[in-house]
Amino acid sequence: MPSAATPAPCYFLQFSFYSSPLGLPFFFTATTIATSGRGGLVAAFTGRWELLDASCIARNCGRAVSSPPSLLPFVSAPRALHASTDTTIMRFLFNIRNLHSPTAQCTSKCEEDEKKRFCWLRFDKRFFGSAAAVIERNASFSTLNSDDVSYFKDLLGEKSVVEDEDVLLTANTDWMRKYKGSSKLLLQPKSTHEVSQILKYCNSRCLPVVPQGGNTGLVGGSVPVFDEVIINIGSMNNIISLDKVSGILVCEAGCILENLISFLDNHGFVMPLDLGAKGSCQIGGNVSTNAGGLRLVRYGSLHGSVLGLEAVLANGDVLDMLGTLRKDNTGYDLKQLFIGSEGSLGIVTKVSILTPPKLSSVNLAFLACKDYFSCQKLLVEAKRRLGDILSAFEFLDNQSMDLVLNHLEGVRNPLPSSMHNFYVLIETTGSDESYDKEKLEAFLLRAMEGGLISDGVLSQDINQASSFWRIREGLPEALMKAGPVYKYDLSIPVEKMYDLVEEMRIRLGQTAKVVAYGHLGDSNLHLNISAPQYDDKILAQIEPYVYEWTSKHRGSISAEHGLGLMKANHISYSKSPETVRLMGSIKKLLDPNGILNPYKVLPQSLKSCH
Ligand code: FAD
Ligand code: 2HG
Ligand code: ZN
Repeated sequence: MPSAATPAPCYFLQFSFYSSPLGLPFFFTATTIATSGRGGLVAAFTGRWELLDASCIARNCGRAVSSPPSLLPFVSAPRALHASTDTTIMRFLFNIRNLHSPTAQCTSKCEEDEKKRFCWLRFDKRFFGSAAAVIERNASFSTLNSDDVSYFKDLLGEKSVVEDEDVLLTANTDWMRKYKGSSKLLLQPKSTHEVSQILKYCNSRCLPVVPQGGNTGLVGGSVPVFDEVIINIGSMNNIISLDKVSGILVCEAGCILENLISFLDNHGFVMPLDLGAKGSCQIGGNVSTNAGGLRLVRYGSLHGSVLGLEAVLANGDVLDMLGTLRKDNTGYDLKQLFIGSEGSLGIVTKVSILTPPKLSSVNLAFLACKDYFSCQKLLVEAKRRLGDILSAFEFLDNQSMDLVLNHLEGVRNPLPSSMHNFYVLIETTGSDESYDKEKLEAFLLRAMEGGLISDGVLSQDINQASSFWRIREGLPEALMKAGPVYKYDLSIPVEKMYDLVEEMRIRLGQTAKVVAYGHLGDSNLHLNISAPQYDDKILAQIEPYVYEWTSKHRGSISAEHGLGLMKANHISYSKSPETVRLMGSIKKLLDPNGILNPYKVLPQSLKSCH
């Protein structure tokens, strides 16, 4: 039996991690080691954790990027780990005083010097603030090697194969800075052929990949979980054609939404999709998330306006479904599978989309309502009385307004006389300036007389209109500036929607701020819980309650953002077991090795690779 006095082979310690009931993200115990079958009970031993960054892990060099200042008792290690959720490997420098009956020999990952032992611990499990679950790296995936990198350089050219640490850090981190992967490689293909060759190669090597667009997704879908290769098609950003008779636009999937909006505007058309992230998100990302946005109430979902797609499957096959027809009933409409599949079935490389003509008269009203019931009634009235010209119906509560005023520069409340409980934006878009304005004014007057609106203002020009929109569109940014946030994007019947918000306020008390806004016109609530820190106790107050509540009211736990990593394991709250099983079969058929955006969308139990 070895002891500290008897230098022994170094030991491979196998740890298991738990979600901690004590509020720590992980904890592990000596017993864990005992039950791991790798060693006996570890008695007193002290050591120091060193957190290693991704690049030094790659070089196996052992440079510590941060290390807790003192020797930590074993049980303190989880705290160090907590601080490094983006670090997948740590090194534990330890002095063994009493390690009983170790049975496992060291692996090549262990090193020794005279007095200390280093044991490389590879954390193939990750904890995520909003998932409360530990995710295991799929062990059958390969790890990137220098031959792979050389292959990609030959294929794409040096410039499109990015290993730069700063660029990788950005690509590994999501918009909220909540999800972080540790990919070592970002590929930037310039053509469908290159995408096809990349996927063919990755599939043959069982190398996992993450398709990435503008990286504005809000569910952790656009960044790697571990070391997946990132494929960003932002360089594929050509507009291919615009049919000025039908309004059908064909473009590459890397086009930034705002660029398409401007292009169409110059040609007398409008994009049937608009959202706050338009300056960064790509049409391929929009299609892959089936993004909803601010005008869905008018133009419907992308399932209706996308007429065709080109997509590359995991094995490199290119599916040409790039039709430009309004009507085409020849067999199954396969493109629909890719709309909203979040990069789990293929990489979208081209899109054809029906764009409506631009109409000259746009009006925007910023209104205040005393209670949620009035907002609801106002919506019913707006749909009935504004009908064809209604193009947006958005709401925010006063906590949302506070947040925007406190965190965004230059924003002011257009209705400052007193704080109101709710605010509503109603936009109309039509072709007859005076008729549309009259119609809207008559509607507003009636609503005011009926007590549905307590105050309101109509935008006088385009600048004022954009300052109104800034309040609503700036909310995700304001929340991010406020600190950690738990985001829920729910479809709930309008009449029930705000009950959940009030219940959450009661549940959470002073612990966190509950902020609610969303696309009321589409029954889509954005429930945001802004907390002082990510905390298991807060999370336990929110989940699974929010999901159960939504499911009980026959809503959806993802109205428009998708499931990504955050909700992959919660799909069953909104879909039946048979449906989830069929989704699993479709995934297996199109991506048998499971290399496309692993750990996302579908539950972990359905993972694959041989
Ligand atoms: P990414 O974030 O890069 O990726 C999103 C998902 O799509 C990932 O799973 C990724 O793997 C996959 N993907 C990306 N490109 C491709 C491709 N070419 N082929 C296959 N898969 C791909 N969403 C709404 O629905 N409505 C809103 O109103 C809205 N407003 C937002 C406002 C702000 C300020 C922010 C930050 C986000 C908002 N979002 C909204 C969320 C987000 O912008 C959308 O989901 C958007 O469609 C994502 O596009 P992206 O190009 O950034 O995709
Ligand atoms: C929006 O509508 C986006 O602004 C983001 O979908 C929602 O911040 C959110 O929760
Ligand atoms: Zn939204």
